[in-house]
Amino acid sequence: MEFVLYEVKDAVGVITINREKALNALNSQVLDELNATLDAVDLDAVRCLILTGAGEKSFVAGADIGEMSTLTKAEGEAFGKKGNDVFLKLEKFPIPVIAAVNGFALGGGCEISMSCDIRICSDNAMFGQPEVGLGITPGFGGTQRLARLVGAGMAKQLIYTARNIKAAEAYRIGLVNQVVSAELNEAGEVVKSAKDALMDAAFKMAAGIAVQAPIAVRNCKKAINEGLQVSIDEGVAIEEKLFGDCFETEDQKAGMGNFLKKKDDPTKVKVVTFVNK
Ligand code: DAK
Repeated sequence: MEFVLYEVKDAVGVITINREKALNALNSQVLDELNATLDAVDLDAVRCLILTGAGEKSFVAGADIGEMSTLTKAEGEAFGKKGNDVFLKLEKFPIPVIAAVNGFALGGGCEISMSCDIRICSDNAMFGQPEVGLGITPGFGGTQRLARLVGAGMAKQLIYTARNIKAAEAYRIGLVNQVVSAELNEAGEVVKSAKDALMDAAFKMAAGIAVQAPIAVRNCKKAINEGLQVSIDEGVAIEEKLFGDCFETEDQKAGMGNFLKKKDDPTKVKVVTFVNK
């Protein structure tokens, strides 16, 4: 693939949008390659994904304005559908996806990060939905997902004013879970860049997810995502069903068995290796 890299380390898959010259802007080819990469993830081996952008400066600076500028109405709809299909695939992806936001996350960049389960960012990150300044509405789910994440009032303010916000503000309004800075030594020299520190933090979080019972984690994702679309009564019914399903897994028996063994003899078993069954 030309614009998307994929590597697996332990049980964590890292997808890197690799179009640094255009600040990782999303053109049709990037979207197609992302789609194919997601289809190829080995769900037996990988328990968490990290999505990031190549380089230090930009996660994704939006949909490709050059490509969009000449679209007809029909082509615009087709481009929107291509993006939305990938974004929905990410959102509904069976395992958790962490967006490691290294720099600009504007327009489609902010939107793709919001399709992920969790966002962590470097302190040079910048989020925004600048579309109304380009004469369009956010087209990859921004009006829907931003309002769900930060509330309608804050989402409307950001979208109507097209104002970009820095990492600290994104953290304050709940758009990101964590902000990561470069590591400095006592002399104030950078010993670990913000990007490296961000990737370390993303791996640490991903590893913390990857050691948990994988089917239980997947069911939690499903319960939260599906529950948010329905009434509380329906949401609780979804949760009940997914909770019940866990009792058909080996991992439930191993997890609870381990706890009970530890109670009998704390020296006996400390770590469960879940088998994803
Ligand atoms: N598209 C294409 N190229 C981009 C780009 C983008 N979004 N953002 C940056 N680039 C390219 C620049 O053109 C430049 O290329 P060269 O000139 O070197 O060939 C290169 O990346 C470096 O950018 P700059 O020279 O501008 O770098 P600066 O540091 O000066 O500025 C910046 C960085 C991020 C502030 C600036 O590049 C910028 O403002 N970029 C545009 C950000 C933006 O407005 N993003 C939102 C795009 S709109 C829909 C589907 C999707 C969408 C809407 C509807 N439907 C079809 C339903 C989504 C829309 C969007 O995402």
